[in-house]
Amino acid sequence: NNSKGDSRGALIVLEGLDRCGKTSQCSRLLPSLEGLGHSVESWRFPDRNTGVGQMISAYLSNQSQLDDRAIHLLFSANRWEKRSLMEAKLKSGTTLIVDRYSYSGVAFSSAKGLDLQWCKAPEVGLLAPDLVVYLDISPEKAAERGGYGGERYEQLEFQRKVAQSYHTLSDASWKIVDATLPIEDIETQLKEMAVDCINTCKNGKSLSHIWS
Ligand code: 2DT
Repeated sequence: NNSKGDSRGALIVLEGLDRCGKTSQCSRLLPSLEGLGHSVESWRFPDRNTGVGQMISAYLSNQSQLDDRAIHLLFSANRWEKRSLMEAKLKSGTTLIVDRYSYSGVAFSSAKGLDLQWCKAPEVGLLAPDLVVYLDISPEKAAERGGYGGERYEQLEFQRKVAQSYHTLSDASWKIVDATLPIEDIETQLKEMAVDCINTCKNGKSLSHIWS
């Protein structure tokens, strides 16, 4: 119904453990969707450019210490401060490819032992993704890839807990992609999923809210 230029963009989220290849895939997906004529932007959370983002960045690089709940709420605030821009972009027809979102927020904090429902609560009311792709890799395989940059969460033992939290959090709507496949194969799968999703949104699927 929305074929006259007033159709919205899609909110596409990539999730997964550190070193699963999310960031490389986001940067490949952007030009390939643009090549098909779509208006696309690539976003990531945490967005380290805002004031809140700088506090998060200092925490992740161990330059500051914060209470587990306080940092959880900062990650959430970092999404809230981008929410209205996100909505405006989507409504103007731009598709957003987002590297991490609320699921990272809940998976990482609940891996520290915080209650899952408590972790979800501040996310309620943010925009719900139209597609969540989980790049699936075992914590051991991810660690073998090397290149953990020494940030706070980049340790095998913790990543194992994060993997469990993601598992608890996932639902049937998530698309699980084997992150150990050749990079081009993953790219092909992602592109197909993204195009399908963009078309569904174009055809009138409405925006909704996460966990509400
Ligand atoms: P990057 O390495 O992708 O920049 O992520 N994290 C992320 C959380 O703990 N909560 C969140 O809400 C988000 C978005 C995951 C930095 C680290 O921050 C973690 C890895």
